[in-house]
Amino acid sequence: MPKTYSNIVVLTGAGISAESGLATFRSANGLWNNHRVEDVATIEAFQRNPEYVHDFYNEMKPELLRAKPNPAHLCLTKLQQAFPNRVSIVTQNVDTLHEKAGNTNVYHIHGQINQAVCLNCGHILESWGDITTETNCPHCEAVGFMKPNIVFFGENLLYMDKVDSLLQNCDLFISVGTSGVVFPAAAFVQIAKQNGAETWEFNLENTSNNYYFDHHIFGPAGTTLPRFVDGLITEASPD
Ligand code: BV8
Repeated sequence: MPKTYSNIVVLTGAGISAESGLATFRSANGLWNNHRVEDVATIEAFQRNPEYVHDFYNEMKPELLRAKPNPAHLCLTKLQQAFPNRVSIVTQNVDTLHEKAGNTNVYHIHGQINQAVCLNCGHILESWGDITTETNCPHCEAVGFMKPNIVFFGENLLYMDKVDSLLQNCDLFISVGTSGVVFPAAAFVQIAKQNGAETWEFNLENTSNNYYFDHHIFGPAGTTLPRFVDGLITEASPD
């Protein structure tokens, strides 16, 4: 009897982009090692010193623009083609590697590096260029109101209504490359499990919320995830 799923949710974190050469946050040479979170990724930091926060994200853009998706991103396109309209990707990452890999139904709950939001009118400006306190909003013309469209600590996440409905109906929850320390994303596995989902964690090591996972696959996601996806597709194919 082929085994298939009706609503697969894939939660990704910085670890899925590690093999594309992008630093994670909390590893030895991580992004947070050279900057205090309180100075760059809180709404208070932005209000206190917007130039410093704009510089932090502007400096990150060229590398993220050059980055290429790796087999972990690419296999998710294969999974979405095998299970049409049944695979959603909820990412904490602000890079666009899921999109570059051809993934669809991608929800950037912590925002995107190539977007800025106008605090005056809410307009979203797509830009890989520098955003500064002098950038004017192309929609309302206000100057000095553009903020990186990044969800800072203390700000509400994006797409949470959509994520809530995905987790209520999820029967397979796959977590890839996240340390499970940032909430509410770290609690998504618990919600999925409470709703009856089978839960899998792909990481190099055990994480803070590993208790809620039925299965743990250790190793680099660029190797472990494609193998898992091939298995799902084989299992779902009629003999
Ligand atoms: C909010 C933007 C409502 C900047 C980020 C409940 C309990 C405790 C605290 C809280 C709580 N609820 C809310 C909070 C406060 C806070 C929080 O969670 N604090 C934590 C640190 C204790 N949460 C919030 O403020 C959130 N907002 O809840 O709103 C609210 C409103 C007002 C007041 C209160 C609440 C907002 C959270 C979003 C913050 N923004 N980033 C930026 O991205 O530049 S968070 C930041 O961490 C990134 O977005 C990142 O995506 C995220 C998670 O990190 P990871 O992706 O997991 O990366 P990390 O380096 O940690 O781990 C990488 C993993 O990959 C490792 O496990 C490694 O082993 C693995 N790996 C590495 N290589 C590979 C690999 N795995 C596989 N293969 C490999 N090759």
